[in-house]
Amino acid sequence: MLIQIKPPFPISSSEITPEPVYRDRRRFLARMGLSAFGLACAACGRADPPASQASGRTATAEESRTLSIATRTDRAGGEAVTPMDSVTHYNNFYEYGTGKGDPAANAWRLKTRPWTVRVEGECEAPGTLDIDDLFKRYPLEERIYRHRCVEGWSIVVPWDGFALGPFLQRFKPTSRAKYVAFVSLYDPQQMPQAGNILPWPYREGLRIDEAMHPLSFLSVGMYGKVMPKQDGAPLRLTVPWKYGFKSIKSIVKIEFTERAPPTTWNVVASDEYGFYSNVNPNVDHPRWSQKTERRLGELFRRPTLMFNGYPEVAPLYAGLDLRTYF
Ligand SMILES: Nc1nc2c(c(=O)[nH]1)N[C@H]1C(S)=C(S)[C@@H](COP(=O)(O)O)O[C@H]1N2
Ligand SMILES: [Mo]
Repeated sequence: MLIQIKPPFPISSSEITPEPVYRDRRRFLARMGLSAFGLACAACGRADPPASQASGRTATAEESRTLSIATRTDRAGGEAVTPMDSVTHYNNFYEYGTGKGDPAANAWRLKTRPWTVRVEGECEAPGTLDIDDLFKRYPLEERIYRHRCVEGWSIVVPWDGFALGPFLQRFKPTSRAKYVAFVSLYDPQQMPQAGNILPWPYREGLRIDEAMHPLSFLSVGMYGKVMPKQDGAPLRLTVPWKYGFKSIKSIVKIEFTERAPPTTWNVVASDEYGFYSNVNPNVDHPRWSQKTERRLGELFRRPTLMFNGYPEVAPLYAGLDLRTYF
């Protein structure tokens, strides 16, 4: 009998982004004295995964649950949706390693239940939410968005979740709330490389008016299913007009702040990764061009669109020189 074995990573990294480009961030980190090559299992000293989970392809009932979606909107102009298998096997989630296939191989360690999200800071009604209450409270929407990584690759994904703005309003931000800070889970037991590579926990932030923009989205799933762990289960941010690193994964805390919060890539290299980080083909990264991008699964690069093709956000930046406020 012929047994067909599916390769764990259907698309090799080099097919999608030229080697020198995706290697750049790793090499850069190495220069910074941060080890980019921690060994997943050696670092956390835990037993190997159960065989069923080792490849990251077998999920529990909760993890593979089909979501019931109330409304669906295409916000990617009819562009073809990227196959889910590509999106879940070519990831950036440095808590699980720097290789594009590392998150799919290692994120089975993430425990998504119980899971709470603390919302605090400059607001009248701070609170702690249980992820399952969130699922019950909000009718889920599906939005097809483009996602453009600062490294020059992109995907089109049907994200399932709810608008960020109305969610934040429930906590009654005060007039001092000028920014919103987001924090990822930090747990070296579950995240084998959490001890090195970047300063943890991963942090991101938005100006409050960016967070309230109707395009800003909190995702709990994709392709009609509960969010795969490697894509930031159980709750991640989705900000389609900004480079992918703004879309922080596995959120445990949201804080309203008066001052701009520190954000991970900006802290590590402020001359390369700005706080705003709006997708902008006219402002090159210091080490590579941002004029074009490679859509996963496509052969040729395509032009990168201003604000990733979401020009309705332009008024948020009126008066800002986008070459300096990048
Ligand atoms: N906590 C955390 N969030 C993260 C990252 C990360 O390393 N850690 N990587 C970011 C980057 S660079 C990108 S491009 C997107 C990738 O999302 P995807 O793997 O679901 O495509 O997640 C972002 N969110
Ligand atoms: Mo990214």
